[in-house]
Amino acid sequence: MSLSWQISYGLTAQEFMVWCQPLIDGGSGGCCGIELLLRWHNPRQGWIPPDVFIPLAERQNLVAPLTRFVLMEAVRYLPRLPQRADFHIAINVAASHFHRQAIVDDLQKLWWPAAPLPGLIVELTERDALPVVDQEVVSRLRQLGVKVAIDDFGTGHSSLSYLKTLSPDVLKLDKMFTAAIGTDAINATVTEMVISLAQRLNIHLVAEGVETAEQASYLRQRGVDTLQGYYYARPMPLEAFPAWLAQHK
Ligand code: G
Ligand code: G
Ligand code: MN
Ligand code: NA
Repeated sequence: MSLSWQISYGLTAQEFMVWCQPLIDGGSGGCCGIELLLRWHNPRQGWIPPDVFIPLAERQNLVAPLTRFVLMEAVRYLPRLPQRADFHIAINVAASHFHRQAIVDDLQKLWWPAAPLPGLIVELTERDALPVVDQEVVSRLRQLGVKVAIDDFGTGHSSLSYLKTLSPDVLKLDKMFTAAIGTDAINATVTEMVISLAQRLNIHLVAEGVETAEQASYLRQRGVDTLQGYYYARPMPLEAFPAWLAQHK
């Protein structure tokens, strides 16, 4: 069985799961949202990492069904999530899903009917097709109250030109630059520059891959809005999140 066939099969056989990782407010240290992350376990091969199946799904037009599954699971879990307007749910959306407004149509069908809703952040994760993301769809999402984030900011997949073409609300500093804090002078300089860039352009900045107390205090001292990483919490099943939240501070 080819892996792309297995993805379709896995969707119908309910082999996919939605996990989440908490987002931490840099000011208060409280949890201000979660990023949803797909996980796949099947009895034939065991755990298959998203780095393997997402690029394949993108090529085989299977990424939109996977994202719809993430949205449906999120909606199913809404009653167990904080019902505050400042609590945000971030989902990863591939650039191909922006084609012909498909993502807007899917949100229209699956997300907005579920009110009351937390804030929604769409993280643009496309590895190669960000340049073709339809700016009109991005503006449409923004009109509908969705925040648009550029994921893995600072890496080869994302470029400074997107600051203008996509006018993102949020930048997610790639974990490579968080890892550089205190260890790698060149990348740490990029970290500093992205922090001041986001502040000067008034774009919300999320630092990914925060693993140590040193990184966390460095980023918080410099006013980084949101932190995410193993230092605070590893990705966990959505089922485990309410208990984690209850014991976080
Ligand atoms: O969760 P993890 O660090 O293993 O994710 C690895 C990669 O898979 C990350 O780049 C992440 O953006 C991507 N990914 C995880 N879940 C999803 C998803 O639901 N949709 C898309 N498009 N990418 C995802
Ligand atoms: O590309 P994206 O940001 O969507 O994916 C986030 C990925 O980073 C997830 O696969 C998640 O498991 C992983 N991740 C989350 N926190 C940390 C961390 O602190 N360190 C490392 N190395 N990876 C992390
Ligand atoms: Mn992401
Ligand atoms: Na990322």
